[in-house]
Amino acid sequence: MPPSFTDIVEEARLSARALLDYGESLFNPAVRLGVTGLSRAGKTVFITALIHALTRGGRFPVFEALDTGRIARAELAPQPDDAVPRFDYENHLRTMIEERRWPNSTVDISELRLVIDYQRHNGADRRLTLDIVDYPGEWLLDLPLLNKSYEQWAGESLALSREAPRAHLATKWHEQLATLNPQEKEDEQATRASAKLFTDYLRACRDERFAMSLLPPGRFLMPGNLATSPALTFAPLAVPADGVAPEGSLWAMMVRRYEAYKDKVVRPFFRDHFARLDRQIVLVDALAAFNSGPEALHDLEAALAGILDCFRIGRGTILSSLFRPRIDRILFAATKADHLHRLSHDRLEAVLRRAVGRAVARAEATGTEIDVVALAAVRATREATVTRGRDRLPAIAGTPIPGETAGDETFDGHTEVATFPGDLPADPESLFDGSAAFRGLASAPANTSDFRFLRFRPPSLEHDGKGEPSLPHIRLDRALQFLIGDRLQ
Ligand SMILES: Nc1nc2c(ncn2[C@@H]2O[C@H](COP(=O)(O)OP(=O)(O)O)[C@@H](O)[C@H]2O)c(=O)[nH]1
Ligand SMILES: [Mg+2]
Repeated sequence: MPPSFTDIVEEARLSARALLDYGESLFNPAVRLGVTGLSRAGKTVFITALIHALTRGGRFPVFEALDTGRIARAELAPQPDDAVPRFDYENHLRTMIEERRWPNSTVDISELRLVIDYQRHNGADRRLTLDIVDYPGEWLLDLPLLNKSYEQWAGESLALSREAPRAHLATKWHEQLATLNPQEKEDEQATRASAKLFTDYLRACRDERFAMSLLPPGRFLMPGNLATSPALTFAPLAVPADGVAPEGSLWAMMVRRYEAYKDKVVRPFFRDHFARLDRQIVLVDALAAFNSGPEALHDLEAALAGILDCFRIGRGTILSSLFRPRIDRILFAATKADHLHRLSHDRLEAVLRRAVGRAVARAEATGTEIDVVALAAVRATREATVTRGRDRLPAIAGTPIPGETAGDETFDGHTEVATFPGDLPADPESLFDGSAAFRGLASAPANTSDFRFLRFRPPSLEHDGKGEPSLPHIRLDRALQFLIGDRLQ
């Protein structure tokens, strides 16, 4: 398909922006790091820990520039983009360190600038500006919509909603859908009702017991500042993929709003934020998928493939040399690895590697470097051993969040417990093909499911006299080395 007029205008605008950014970076070396992941994946905690690591230091043996003392100073600088909220670092940090609570969840994009003064290997003093952009992964899953007509999107969404285990979550929406005739006159009330039931269905899929990840349009769940606007008030109808909507019909109204969603929501995000990133980390809560079951794991795999496809959008089109995303390194990180014993960290990494495997092969052909890590940005547990009869099992110990339960016990938020969270299999394939007995909460009650991860409070920290204590982590240094290590040579 030849590029449409809007595409050309859009690309011209993007190119101008890219040139401007590029010119600036010649004088002031800068990296724009995107941090994304679905809601609750651990973005806020990760960014807080990253900034704390750079500004305060700590034990980061694999992050060479910090470990060898070549980073002289890292400081927060005023946030450069006036229209984007500032990442609330100080508050998030205080909540974790002083209150031992996790930061409140965030639903919008935010940004923070860090200026790093360092010494090059050859001794010269240099400065690197690091812009960190925190944005919901749900928004990223919208990018493929740019290449889809309403009819295609509606068809795919309906087909997905008829598969197990989603189908029964969609019952109410399907009932309402059956009463709609796409050819009839447009109807605001019916559209709003339909959009609401469709959104309820998407939300139900996000419920912890299903943890499903593949749910565009992303703003239906993460509206940012757009809740209830007409561009977010539409839903799939049962219409033929190659059909044309009659003028004035309900169908035509849905098409119009779907297109508005693309123009007013998806494209600006792509242009103003996504297309300007240099590096990207995608945080993945793989443990939530284990908690839930094999369907959630497959869903996660599909969502990750979708995300990787986004990084290739624009590549290979005629006009795309300046328009394409310029991201040259992507790190996929399984977060919250502190819920597993050290012996399982490599296995968690292997599972993630398997989940992104096919998509990675395609992306790497375009020259993007991709890596995978299992990490805990803030480590809430320590290792322990529990004895069961004659067996000594590798366990983890921590303080469960008040209200967490195990068996009949409800925790008060003060008692520390040791738990055996379950072992990941040595061969990740067995999780995907279902050969490993693997029951998640979606199909089994909590006490018989194979994995059960308690949520712990942030760690209690020892003050070592140097002011603020450093935050313990797992492999955060490896992530930093991959993401910015080469820019601090
Ligand atoms: N134990 C542990 N829990 C974490 C870690 N990172 C995130 N979490 C948990 O995951 C929740 C969501 O994290 P958050 O950073 O707010 O996710 P976001 O929605 O992606 O920004 C937190 O409230 C914590 O309960 C970690 O490194 N270790
Ligand atoms: Mg957040």
